[in-house]
Amino acid sequence: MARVFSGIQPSGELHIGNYLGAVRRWVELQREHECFFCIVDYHAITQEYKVAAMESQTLDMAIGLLAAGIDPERAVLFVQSHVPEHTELSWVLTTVTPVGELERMTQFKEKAQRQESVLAGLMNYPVLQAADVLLYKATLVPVGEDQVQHIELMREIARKFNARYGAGFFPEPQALVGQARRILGLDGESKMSKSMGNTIGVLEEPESIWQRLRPAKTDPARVTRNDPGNPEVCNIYTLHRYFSDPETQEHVARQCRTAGWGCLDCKKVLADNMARELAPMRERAAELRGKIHEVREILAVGAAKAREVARETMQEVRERLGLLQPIRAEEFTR
Ligand code: AQP
Repeated sequence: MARVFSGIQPSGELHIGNYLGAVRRWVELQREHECFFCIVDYHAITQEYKVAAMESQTLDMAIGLLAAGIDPERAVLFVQSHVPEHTELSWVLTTVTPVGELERMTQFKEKAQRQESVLAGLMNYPVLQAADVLLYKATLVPVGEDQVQHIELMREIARKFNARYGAGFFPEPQALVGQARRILGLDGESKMSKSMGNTIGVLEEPESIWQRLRPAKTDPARVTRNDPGNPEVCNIYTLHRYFSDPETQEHVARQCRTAGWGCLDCKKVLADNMARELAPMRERAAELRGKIHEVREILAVGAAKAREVARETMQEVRERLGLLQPIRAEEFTR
C-alpha cells in the first residue's frame, strides 16, 4: 500500500479547479492507500492574506474537503501548523537545497513579480512542501500541473539529503497528475486559482454559480450572437466536459459551431448541470457547518495521527544529522 500525501492552501474557497485537479483524486486514492491530506496554512501565509479570516478559511476548507468526500475514517485530515515537525524538517531541508533551484521555480518567478520586496518565505515555499511530503515518506503526490515542477525539486531535495546523510532514507515521491491537470479560470486565460479571484466554488449556490458563469470568457473570436463559435478554444465548453453528459456535450458543440445557441444559452446549461452535480457536496457542507466542533475534532485526531509519524521521522532525521540528543528527565542525577 503506497503512502499518499497532498495539501491545499486555506487561501480562499475550495474551487472546481482544486476539485477536478486534485481533491477528486484524493477521494479515490483514500480507498486503496494510506493517505495524509493537509490544509497547508503555513504555505498560505507566504502571500498577502487577511489575518482575521485565516481561522474561518481553514475551517471552511476542512468542511469543503469533508463535503467533497474525504473520509476521516480512511484518510488522515489535518492542519499543517498543528504538526510542528513540518517546519522543523523544512529548516533542515533548506540546508541541502540550492538557492539557484528555488529561484528558477516558475511559481516563484511569477509571484515574486507581484511582490514589492520578495520575501524568503515565498522562495522557500517548495522546501516546506518537500518537508510536508518527506516527513511521511510518502511516495505518491496527487496534484494539478502547477505543482509538478515543485515535486521534481522535492525529488532532488530527497536525493541530496540521502547522498549526505544516508542512502535510501527518503523515498523520491512521484507526482500523480490526472486528466484535469490545469482548469482555467473564468477569465479563460490564467489557471483557476483562489488568489486570482477567477474561481467557481465547489460549495456555491446555484444562483451564484450562474452569476459567476454569466460574464465568463468564451471563444474570443465569437463577437456577436450570430457568429459561429469554436468549442475547442472555449473554456465554457471545456467545463461542459466535466459537468455535462456526452450527449449534451455533442449538442452544445453543434449549437456553438452553427450559432444555433448564443454563449448565454450554453452557459445556462452548464450552470444547471454544475449546480446539480455539486448539490450533494453543498448539502453535506451545510450539515457540517452546524457541527463545527465535530470538524475541529476530526482535525485534532488527524493531527495526532500525523504527529505519530512525523515525530518518528524527525527523530531519525536528528540522529542522521549527528545532533546531540537531550537526556530524559529520568536520567537526571541532580
Ligand atoms: N486550476 C487548477 N487546475 C487543476 N488543479 C489545480 N490546483 C489548483 N488549481 C488548479 C491543484 O489544487 C491543489 C491545491 O492547490 P492550491 O491550494 O495551491 O490551489 P490554488 O487555488 O492555486 O491556491 P492559491 O492560494 O490561489 O495559490 P496560488 O496562488 O499558488 O495559485 C494542488 O494540487 C493544485 O495543483
